[in-house]
Amino acid sequence: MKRRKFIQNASLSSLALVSSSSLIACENKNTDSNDAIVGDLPVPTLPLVVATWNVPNATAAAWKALEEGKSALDAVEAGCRVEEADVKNQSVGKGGLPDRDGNVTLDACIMNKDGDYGAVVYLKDIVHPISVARKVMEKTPHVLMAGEGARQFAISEGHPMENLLTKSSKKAWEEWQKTSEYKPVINIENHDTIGMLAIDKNGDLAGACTTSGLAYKMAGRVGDSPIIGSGLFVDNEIGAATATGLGEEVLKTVGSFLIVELMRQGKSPQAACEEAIRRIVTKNKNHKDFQVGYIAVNKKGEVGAYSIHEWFSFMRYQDSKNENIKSEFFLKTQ
Ligand code: SD4
Repeated sequence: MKRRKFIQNASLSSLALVSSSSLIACENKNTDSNDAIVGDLPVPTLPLVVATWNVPNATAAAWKALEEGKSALDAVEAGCRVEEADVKNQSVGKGGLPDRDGNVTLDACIMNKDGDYGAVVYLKDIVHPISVARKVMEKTPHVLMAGEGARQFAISEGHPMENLLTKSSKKAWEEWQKTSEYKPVINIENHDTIGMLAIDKNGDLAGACTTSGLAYKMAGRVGDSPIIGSGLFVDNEIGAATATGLGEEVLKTVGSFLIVELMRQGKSPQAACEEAIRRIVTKNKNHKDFQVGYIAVNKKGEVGAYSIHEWFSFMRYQDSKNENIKSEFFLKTQ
């Protein structure tokens, strides 16, 4: 049996861990990533789009925007919107798995080349939090809006209200209630929280991150994805990074900011992602029980990716090629 299968079958499917005060179960699914690994990456060319997980339609939409001469900011927004609208993606936007009380609450953030940032947290009833986050950045004097205020702002900007709990997500929630272990489940699957980074034809960077957070989280819980420096960080002089996985661990280590700062000090995107994962695993004896994955790009268009567990992959659209690439991972070295 392949090691990957072994880990999935024997270890992770039923694991639970204690993180802060909650029990968190890791659900896992196969990724259908190809066999390329990060080390195989070619000499970088621009423009470039990368995204967490296997989201070819999202990176294709972002690439199309770049090809049309649009900015990296436009590209990452366009890419994230694809996953937000995809009801099959149960960890982003419409169709996202709800919290324990059956409410789908969304978190998103976006950063541009000037270091501007906009974010929404605990947003209900709005399909495209990434576009609301961009409007927070561009149209308000604020950077982060939450809950009902964010929802009212979205409505005032013309975003229609919709019920985000699809039949299948409702069914999954009802199933969960039967055993009601009352713990959030990490969504580890092909489609997950989407973190996307792009460099446009001018060499400018932008990034975006959008999620429905942990499935069956406590009502009011917010993860890393909408928080600057944790789920996403962009510095147009240096590079950008974004995260997926157990947000509590990313928040505690301010992972994306850390990666960009390590690149500033001369590390490659790959080495920087590895160091950010190392910070998490050294502090957590139970790191085998949860997943965190990072991707990063530097100004040159070099890419890095690293995760704790094997089954993390990312998309890279470069040289007109849209590829899903398997990430290197910490447990391989153990
Ligand atoms: C969160 N980081 O809310 C997100 C969830 C995620 O793979 O990325 N799941 O903690």
